[in-house]
Amino acid sequence: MALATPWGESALAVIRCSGEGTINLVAGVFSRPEALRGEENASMLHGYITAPEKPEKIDEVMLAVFRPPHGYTGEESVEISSHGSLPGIQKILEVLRSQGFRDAAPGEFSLRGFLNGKMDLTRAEAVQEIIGAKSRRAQALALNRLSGALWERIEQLKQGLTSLLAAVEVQLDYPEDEMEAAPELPLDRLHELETGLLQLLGTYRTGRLYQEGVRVAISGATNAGKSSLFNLFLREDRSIVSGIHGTTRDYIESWISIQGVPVRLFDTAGLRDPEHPVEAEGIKRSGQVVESAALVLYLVDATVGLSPAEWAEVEERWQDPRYLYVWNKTDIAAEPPPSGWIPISAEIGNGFEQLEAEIGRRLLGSGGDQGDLLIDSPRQQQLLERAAVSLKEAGGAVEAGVALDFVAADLKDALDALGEITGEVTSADILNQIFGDFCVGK
Ligand SMILES: Nc1nc2c(ncn2[C@@H]2O[C@H](COP(=O)(O)OP(=O)(O)O)[C@@H](O)[C@H]2O)c(=O)[nH]1
Ligand SMILES: [Mg+2]
Repeated sequence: MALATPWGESALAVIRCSGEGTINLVAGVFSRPEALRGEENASMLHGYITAPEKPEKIDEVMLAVFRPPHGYTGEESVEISSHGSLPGIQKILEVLRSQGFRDAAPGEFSLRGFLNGKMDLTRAEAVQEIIGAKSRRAQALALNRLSGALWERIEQLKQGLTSLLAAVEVQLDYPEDEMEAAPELPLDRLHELETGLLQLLGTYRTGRLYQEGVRVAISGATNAGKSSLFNLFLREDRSIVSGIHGTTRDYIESWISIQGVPVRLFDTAGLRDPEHPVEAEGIKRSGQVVESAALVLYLVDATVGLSPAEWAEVEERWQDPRYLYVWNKTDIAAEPPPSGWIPISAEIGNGFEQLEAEIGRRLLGSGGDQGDLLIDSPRQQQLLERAAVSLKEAGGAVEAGVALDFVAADLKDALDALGEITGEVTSADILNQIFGDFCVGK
């Protein structure tokens, strides 16, 4: 049993109870016990949670009832939707405990779902990835994995490997002198499988980018328009904009989405000779933010331009792919942008879409066209890597004319690695590691 919604005041709260005997135990604290005991799978029941054996009402609720093998866990389960009142939730949990329920461990419902065959590991991991997704694109990619797209792809690869292994094993079963023809090894099929594995592995960097997001910092002199640009990205008047130099003294951050990539955007203190120790500290901290950013938007006020010293700095950094140069205030500037700079007006929004597109190109590279099946879990990446290495070794062994036993062993290892991805081959340690990172109630 666990609260599946956040611990806080809310319109509704959901408490999930699962395991054999659940319906009977909940019936002991429900105003309509007989109705609950007779309730069909996937149906809803209205009533009150009460004190055990007493008519005292604790809260008005709706119960969602699931019977095996249905529902998220595949076990008998009841989801209680109550009002999102903290004292109310606390009291419901208390009476459930008194009925004999214990608090669920993080991810325990998902683990049970996995053990009961409701989902494989790629889908279980996708559940947590959906919850943690920071952009709509990241959430859609995780949903695609939850729908079984990754599982299907892995199964396909496994089938290919299995039939390859069968072809090798058939030849192992017959001593050479009984074979009619020389051993035949479908090298082209092996290479095809290797290509398939490498293609999937190649999506990892982009998949990770969508799931984890990146840090992007806006940097430049005071009054360049950094805070204006920051607000434009947020579509909200978040950072103070003013004509007074040195207005932003601390850095300000917010999560946004650029071309589907979750971006932690930082507005920083403008660069100049500080007039105050607090400003100096702000500039120092902003410097650290810029250092740790994956991408820096270097903003210049086009009506002012750059000093020769600043030009020298820009030129020195020109090849650095971490920097993007942005020419701001083009609505009032007479000077056209220097070549390679992106012209915008943070005040009226001119050039903003081009800037977003360029940021997307920088962050995603060619990864933006990899379709909708991406992997983002380091665990999956490592196992795919292991499978790819084994397959490569199998290919090398075939080419070198090494005994077929070795080829078979390599193919088996690749198959095991793929089996670990879906959870067909797995250990308690691995399961604890995966599900232990889940939220309580999931
Ligand atoms: N005309 C015009 N003014 C701008 C533009 N961007 C910023 N400003 C003005 O420039 C001043 C400094 O802007 P701010 O965003 O606070 O710059 P910061 O110091 O770099 O954060 C403010 O008065 C803004 O209204 C722009 O694109 N066009
Ligand atoms: Mg500012």
